[in-house]
Amino acid sequence: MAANAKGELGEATETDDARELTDGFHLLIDALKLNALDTIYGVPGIPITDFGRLAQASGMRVISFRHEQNAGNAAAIAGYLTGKPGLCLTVSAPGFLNGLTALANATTNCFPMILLSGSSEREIVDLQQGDYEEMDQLAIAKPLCKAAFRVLRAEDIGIGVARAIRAAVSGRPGGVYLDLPAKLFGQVMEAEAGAASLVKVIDPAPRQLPAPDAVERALEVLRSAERPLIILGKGAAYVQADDRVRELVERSGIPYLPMSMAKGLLPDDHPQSAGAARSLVLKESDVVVMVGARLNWLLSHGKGKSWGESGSKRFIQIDIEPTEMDSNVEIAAPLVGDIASCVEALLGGMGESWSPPPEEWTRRVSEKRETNLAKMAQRLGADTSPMDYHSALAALRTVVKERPDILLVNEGANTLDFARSIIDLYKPRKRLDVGTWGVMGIGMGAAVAAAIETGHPVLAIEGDSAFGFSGMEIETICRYDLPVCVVVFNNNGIYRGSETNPSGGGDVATTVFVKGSRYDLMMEAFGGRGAQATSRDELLEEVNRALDSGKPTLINAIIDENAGTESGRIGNLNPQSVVSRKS
Ligand code: ADP
Ligand code: TPW
Ligand code: MG
Repeated sequence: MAANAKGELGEATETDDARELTDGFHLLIDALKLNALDTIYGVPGIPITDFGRLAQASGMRVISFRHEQNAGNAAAIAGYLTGKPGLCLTVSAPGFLNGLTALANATTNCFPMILLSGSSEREIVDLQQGDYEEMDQLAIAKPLCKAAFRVLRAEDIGIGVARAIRAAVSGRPGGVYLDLPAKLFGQVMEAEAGAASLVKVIDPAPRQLPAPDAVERALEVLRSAERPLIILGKGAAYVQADDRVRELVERSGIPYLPMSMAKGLLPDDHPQSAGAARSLVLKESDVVVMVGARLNWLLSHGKGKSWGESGSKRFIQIDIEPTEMDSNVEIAAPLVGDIASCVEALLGGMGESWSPPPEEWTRRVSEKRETNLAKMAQRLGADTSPMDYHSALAALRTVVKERPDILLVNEGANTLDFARSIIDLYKPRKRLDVGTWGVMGIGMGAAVAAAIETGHPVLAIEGDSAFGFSGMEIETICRYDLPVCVVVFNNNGIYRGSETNPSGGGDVATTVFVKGSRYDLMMEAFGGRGAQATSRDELLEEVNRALDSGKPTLINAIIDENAGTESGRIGNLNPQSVVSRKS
């Protein structure tokens, strides 16, 4: 069986009886390619350098990053955009740990991803004898992802990859860890037996049909509704059943609310969108249909003041994960299954003669929406100097409207919250943001993956703090010459740049950065284009020039350092001391 092939890697070696050999490196590549996984995001080093090299030689796209967390975030977004597990490749212990945050974040967001990590020698690690980059990675990964596997024998690589793929994309999608000890890569076996050991995963995310009685129950609840609402979450965007979801909304006539990353699933200017009447519909609806959205903190757990009278709502929830039901409030009609099948079943049950919701309700929602949109238009009309969030975002709103194919990446606090409400999206899966955790640092990883996976230009709207978490990857963007335009909303800090040290002297305040930082010069350092924008017109001109050129660009947009509020729009979650004492 497997001999160690150190020193002979990459070459077809002949045995005495002239039978062709393969090894762990090649088997892993072949297993991934067999399953149409052809792009890897990672950072090279022991023991996976040669793997990346051979993968590239085999025609796979191998995108090298400057930090594993960004590679991991790229893999997660690739998973979200394609429905196939995004691949991240890391070295042992520290590289693995750097990637692990992204794996946990992918799992939290229900994005399919596989973290492939090299690891040190089991015999030494398990006796804690101090191997190079020693760590029991499998044990550490397990609680932070959906599934974790280790492959010890070359002939098990095919099965290991198959298990990882199924675990990542079936049921509720999530992150999977695949532990690959250094020795595995060098194990040699006969090529024919190796090829036979590979597994092409058939139907990796099987349809899961809802039970007919559950469908009937849901329809009954829906028929009895006087003020129904549909909430579309990023699960509904992920499943790529865009036409069916749209049909459900349009045939039912029910107002809908898109969660952040579901914006654009139906165009944000759709007449049934209740995005601009959010408070009203949450408070006053009587039946809420959740489609691939969870009743977590982003929806105030489905209860409390923002949801109106307690006990007055009934929920219909479509989700593939049965235990999501009743997680926060009682679900009157759980519809467990895949979104496409559940929506299909509802449409079938509704028939052609479905009566739309009472006109009184839809009219109230539209009126509220028009009033709020008019208010917003007025605020967007004010061209302030220096720019505030509205002034700058008015320009970017126009850009996205004129270029509905571009992907929008967005993170920050005020920069996130204002951009989410001001910028309309017109197509599905165009908005990539901080997701369920509200995590900073997804920006450049998401931008790289968006460009690589879709081929469309990317506009990344980044708070200056948010940008700092992954900013070094602008070198990666330049290296691969990606059509990414980064706009840094530079307000000299976190939330506001105007705070001072409360002790009256000493260090600068904890939320403040170097004033007047020139993020644009960072991009120039790597051969991209840098520009500054101090006014809305300048910003508009620079962004359009960047997107027309398709060249890596960073625009340092100078934002009034007093314009933001602490924690953006989630200040209510931010505990503040009420005790006054002498320090
Ligand atoms: P948002 O943050 O937009 O509200 P969440 O991430 O909270 O969205 O919710 C997404 C939900 O979508 C998860 O509960 C997940 O189980 C569900 N989901 C993902 N894929 C499918 C699918 N194919 N069918 C049904 N539900 C799915
Ligand atoms: C991994 C906490 C939430 S928002 C934010 C931080 C540090 C930055 C806000 O400043 P920014 O935006 O980006 O300049 P703006 O427009 O308001 O000035 N670490 C992680 N995730 C989170 N969410 C934080 C810290 C945080
Ligand atoms: Mg800032």
